Amino acid sequence: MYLMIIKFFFVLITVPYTIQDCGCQLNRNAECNIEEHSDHDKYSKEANEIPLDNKKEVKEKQLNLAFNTADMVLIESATFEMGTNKPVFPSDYEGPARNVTVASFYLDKYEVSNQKFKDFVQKTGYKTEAEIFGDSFMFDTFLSDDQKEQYKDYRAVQAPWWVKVNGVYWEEPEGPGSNIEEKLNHPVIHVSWNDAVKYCEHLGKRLPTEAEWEMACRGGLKQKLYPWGNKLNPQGKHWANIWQGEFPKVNTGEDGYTSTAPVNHYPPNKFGLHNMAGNVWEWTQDSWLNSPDLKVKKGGSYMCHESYCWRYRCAARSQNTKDSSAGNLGFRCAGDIENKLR
Ligand SMILES: *[C@@H]1O[C@H](CO)[C@@H](O)[C@H](O)[C@H]1NC(C)=O
Ligand SMILES: [Ca+2]
Ligand SMILES: [Ca+2]
Repeated sequence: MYLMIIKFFFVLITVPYTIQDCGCQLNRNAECNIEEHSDHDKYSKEANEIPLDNKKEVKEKQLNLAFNTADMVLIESATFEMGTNKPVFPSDYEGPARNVTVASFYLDKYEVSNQKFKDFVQKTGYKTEAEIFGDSFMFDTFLSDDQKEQYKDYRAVQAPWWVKVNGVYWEEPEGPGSNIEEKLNHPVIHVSWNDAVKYCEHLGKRLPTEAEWEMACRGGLKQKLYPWGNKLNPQGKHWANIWQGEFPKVNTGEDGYTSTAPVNHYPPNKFGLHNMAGNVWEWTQDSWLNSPDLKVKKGGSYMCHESYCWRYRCAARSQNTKDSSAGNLGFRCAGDIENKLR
């Protein structure tokens, strides 16, 4: 009991320091360990490359595995302009625009669904970190009245719509008693970076690097805001699952969904990829600056609104500690050509 109180006290104290201008950066028990780096450090080749050690580790783990390319697209090697010279959130280091060359790779067309994650768990008995820690972050409009009362003190101070709730994990995403029966085709949520890595490895895949992810998001378009162009709703249609209305009070769900949407909903981009922007944030392989415990996530989520967290742009980026999980954060896997099933 005392331990629990201490634990939540700790969360209340530490969370505000990890949130900068948005509730996008909730971290499990994270301390403020983002250091200031010189521009040279931030954009140096070293800072943007996967450390050799990691590469070797990933390769070794995949030695005996070949992945199936079903529901994946081949993205051909190219040089593209990564980042932007008009950053919306300069503190996220969205800039500057720079040319980056990416080798050919495969990427999942869809965010990993609940069904796929369920198949993985049934095969391996894998337990996610949210299950081991016993809690995960949930958005408060999805809490029952009882939960609202029970967890009224467990809110992140600067982002009070995030509540840390016990017993929340991928299969009971709204807490004990909830289920994913109607959401098997929705993205899996409440999965940490560590969980995502394990899932991809099981299939002979890996997480995409940030550069791969962003090149894929842009779908061959140069310096556009979104995977489909610069206009949010061309042809009067919704092209992604984000927030309509007034954040954080009213989500009108004009795009059809106030929470997650099926992973194949909304049109694909020119590369055939769905929901690169919006629906759920997606983990990438990369560390944030030089902090090995902080991992970059891309694409924004159904909780993003232009007024507050305009991060459903290809250049946008944010981070979480690699053991964090939340109700708007998922992933998709990439694969190296030499590891594909022949
Ligand atoms: C990237 O390369 C192209 C082609 O050489 C060039 O036109 C463009 O200005 C470069 N972009 C940046 C940001 O350096
Ligand atoms: Ca929506
Ligand atoms: Ca997404």
